[in-house]
Amino acid sequence: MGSKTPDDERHMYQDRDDPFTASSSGTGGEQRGAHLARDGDGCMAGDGGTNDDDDDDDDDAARVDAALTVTNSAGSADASKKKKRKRPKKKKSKASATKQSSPPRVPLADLFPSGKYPEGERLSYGSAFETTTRARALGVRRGGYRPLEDDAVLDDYRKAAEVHRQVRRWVQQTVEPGQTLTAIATGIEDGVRALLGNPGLEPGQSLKAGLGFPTGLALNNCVAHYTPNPGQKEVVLQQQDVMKVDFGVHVNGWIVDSAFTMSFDPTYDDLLAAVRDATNTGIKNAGVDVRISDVSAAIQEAMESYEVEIRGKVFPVKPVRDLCGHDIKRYRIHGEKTIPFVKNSNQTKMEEGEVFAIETFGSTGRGVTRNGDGIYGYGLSHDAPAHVALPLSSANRLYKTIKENFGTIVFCRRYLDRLGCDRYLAGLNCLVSNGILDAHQPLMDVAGSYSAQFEHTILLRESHKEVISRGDDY
Ligand SMILES: [Co+2]
Repeated sequence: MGSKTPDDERHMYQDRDDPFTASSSGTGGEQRGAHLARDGDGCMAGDGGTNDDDDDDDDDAARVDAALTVTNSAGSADASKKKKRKRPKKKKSKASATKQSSPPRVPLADLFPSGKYPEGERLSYGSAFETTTRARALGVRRGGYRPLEDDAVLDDYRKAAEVHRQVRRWVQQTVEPGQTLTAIATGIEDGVRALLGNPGLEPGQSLKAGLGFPTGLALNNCVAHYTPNPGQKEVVLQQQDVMKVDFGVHVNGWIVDSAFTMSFDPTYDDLLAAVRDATNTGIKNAGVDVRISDVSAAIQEAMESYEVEIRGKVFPVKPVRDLCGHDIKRYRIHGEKTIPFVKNSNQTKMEEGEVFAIETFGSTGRGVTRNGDGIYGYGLSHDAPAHVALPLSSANRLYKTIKENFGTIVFCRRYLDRLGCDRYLAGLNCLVSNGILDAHQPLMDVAGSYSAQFEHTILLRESHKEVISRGDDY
């Protein structure tokens, strides 16, 4: 989930022109411009196995196949299995014989009965950091509990990441033009809940494991923060659309935030390549003791080395300058640190033990957003009280429901509907106007423009970075 540049830093990136005073007629897809999106993401590479007790030959193939096998057609399942088995079995990992279904409905606990899930991509901090590490080993080491070195926490993170990979793989294999955004969003959410083995319908259940925030499906010039709302006119995905798929999975409050972009026309390949490169550049440059300004500069340089030709016209790919990557706290998708995609003077350093969502957005438009119509999601504000006593009794009841089911996790109206809430709009608006809930609106670049997003969650561990959400797709 993208983070808005904080107000007190926004002057650093301001542009004198107002890109939004121009006419709103665009070159394509803009009539559906009320849709925002989040990030999405891809699948796990067959790699990941550091769980080396390989006690069953078939398990390797089964694990690699897990997210691929289509169970609604015996023929294609067999074909897929044969094809996969030809792969050299280099990676060792533990797996069960069970395969993931399509749509994904097999709980991860059945696929990984040991409770151990694939490790994320391991990246070194580089030689400068090794010196620091040695210094620490000599006695500078900080005391205290360090969650990222705790196996139980790592198991939670890795499980959340594996759920993300398996669900996004299904999205990448089955989503196509003609489907509604509601069907795509609920498909993702039903998949996540099924794989977590937690429907999240009883109070408190969703706080144990569930969606990390509202599923984002942002189209074209909608850069981020769009999710379909109940009762709104259905949006149907079109062949020309560029869709950012951004969803989160949490286990015990440890949130994996990862996003990818889908298009069905090769016209946009260079736009997607630019943003994927920018995000991977951010990941490569991130690390303990690294200044945020240095990560931003590297991201900007990567993104701006691309251009994209759309229907005969060439556009530079611009980093979106009022959105940022961000750190993630337990049960809090946006922590205090932000990582812009453009040059800045932020000397703040990344620190050991922190978790970052490294994401970038690139656009063929102005590279600045403004709020679109509607609301994407709601989240408790930082200073929300434990209880409220507002004049509107429905607001007080709703507040209790929100605290019980979401806590500080950002939610959307569809998540309230499935809990059986109804006629909650007045209560929601009351909580927003009293500063108890923050409301997030869709973020739009100019009409007719196209934007893309890629995002991974990384753990800054003691001795290396773990790109927890990395897959073989992105
Ligand atoms: Co994010």
